[in-house]
Amino acid sequence: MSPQQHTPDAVGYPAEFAERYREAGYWRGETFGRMLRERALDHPDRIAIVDPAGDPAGGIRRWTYGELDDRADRMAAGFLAKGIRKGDRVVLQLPNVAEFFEVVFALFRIGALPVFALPAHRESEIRHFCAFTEAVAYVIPDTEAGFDHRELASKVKANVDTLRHVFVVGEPGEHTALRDVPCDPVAVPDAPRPDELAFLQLSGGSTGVPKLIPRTHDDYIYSLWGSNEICGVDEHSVYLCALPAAHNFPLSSPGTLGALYAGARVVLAPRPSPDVAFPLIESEGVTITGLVPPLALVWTEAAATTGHDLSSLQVLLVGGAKFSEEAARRVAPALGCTLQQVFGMAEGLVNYTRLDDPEEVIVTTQGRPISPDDEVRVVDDEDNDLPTGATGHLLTRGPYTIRGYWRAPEHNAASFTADGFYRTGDIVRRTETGHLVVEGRAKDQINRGGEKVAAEEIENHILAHPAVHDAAVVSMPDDYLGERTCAYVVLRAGAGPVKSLAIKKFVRERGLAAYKVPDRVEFVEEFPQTGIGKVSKKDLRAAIAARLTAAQH
Ligand code: OOB
Repeated sequence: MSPQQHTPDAVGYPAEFAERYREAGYWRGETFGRMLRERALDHPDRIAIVDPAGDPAGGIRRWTYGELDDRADRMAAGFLAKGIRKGDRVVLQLPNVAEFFEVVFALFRIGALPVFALPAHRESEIRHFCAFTEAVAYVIPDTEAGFDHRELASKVKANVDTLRHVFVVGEPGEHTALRDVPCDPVAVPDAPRPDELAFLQLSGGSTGVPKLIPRTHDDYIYSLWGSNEICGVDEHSVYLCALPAAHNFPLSSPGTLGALYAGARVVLAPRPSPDVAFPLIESEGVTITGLVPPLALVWTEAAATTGHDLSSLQVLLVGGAKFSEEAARRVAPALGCTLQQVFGMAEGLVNYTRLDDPEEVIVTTQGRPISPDDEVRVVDDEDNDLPTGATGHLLTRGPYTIRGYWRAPEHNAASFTADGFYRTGDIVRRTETGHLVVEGRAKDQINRGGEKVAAEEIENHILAHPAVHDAAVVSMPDDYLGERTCAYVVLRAGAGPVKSLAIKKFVRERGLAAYKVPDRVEFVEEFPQTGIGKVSKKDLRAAIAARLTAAQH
């Protein structure tokens, strides 16, 4: 097998590491395209995808492995006929519908790279993804949650030269209907190798614009089967995809792709609320699902009064943001299943509590890494290793953690050590058993119940307001989401009075995902400063937290 290649776009794994990961059996030399073919040959009639949102006639759609494989082949041929080639980028923004998998596996098969946008993203984010990746195509629903994606697509297409195709699930308007793309299967020229890129995932980010995460077939597939072993996913499992399918957590931990790898069944929930998810758990016999902490709280409460039979549910994964110990304790009794905490990141490293860990470990830690070859360091501000039990920065390197962001050499110099450890930006403590406890965050990001908001990105948008002199976005504590965003604003001298609502509206109208609009805006004369004259976000966080506490009393 050829050594992992560095390309101008992506930093590969050094040859000696790639060799080690293959010899250890982590990298099995599989690709997503072949993986689906093998499952379809082994068990063509087994159900792969259940989509209750249904076909236009309103019925539940159930695709077998044979049908998914065939559809992926036909869609791949259609994409090739449209001129989409290996290595091309395709921005994908689909909700939890069966077509998500038809498109993704078609792209995997021809080696074109899906770029996984979230349904909540709007013009600002989509335009950046399309322009930065020089995407040739953009795949959307017609409308979703009252929003017309076709109009957004028209605006983006007018601004991004490389974007030749917009494929629409549903009514296409001026674009192309996805249902018209498939054609008779063809032999795929130059199918991707296992060590080549499979897709670009989004980073939660802490910089002005989100960075892109290049993942290979080899490394991602290892994270899938490694997760399956730890979470007990096998061919009898039924995985409910309740979170947005494109996010790394429901995609791979063990997620929809883990379930498909195992030959299990994937059930797509159009929304994660109990009124939608509980009936699906009952009717489809769901055995495992994953939620962010705020939703886990909602489910725990709703379970007390639900008339639905949730007894098939064996495992609830909770991650994406810190799950409080008190909330964690309530999960197993309320839902009658095992809680598994998961602390992962789209860049790679994923930690799970184990199904047979003692309850204290399950409720007080965020788990330990998937792989014996996940190297985890906890260091001080000068990168010196700290003893077990001490709190510090988490650095990691391993068989499914990237060595660099896509086309981002300057960021890479800051985000990775010289010897390839990823600086996660998380502050953790490691216990005697090797489990990690997330204690905080060094990166300039707000974790809004699992949805990540990069402070700098929002600050840049606020700074575009003509009355604004300076802006600093920080987290504020919130009982439900864990954190919300608070924007501190200094107005220009002589600027008339500005209402906080006007700032929020201004940000929203710049075309940002709704979850990034500041929850609160505070106007101040000047920002507190650190010893060397930088804005002290620590002081701003403390100030808003104190105000919130005072307001409660
Ligand atoms: C997952 O992935 P991302 O890329 O959206 O966000 C990663 C970041 C981590 O660096 C950490 O700051 C935070 O999200 N995080 C947690 C956490 N899980 C993620 N912080 C505290 N406790 C947890 N359990 O969020 C993600 C990817 C795969 C699986 C699960 C989550």
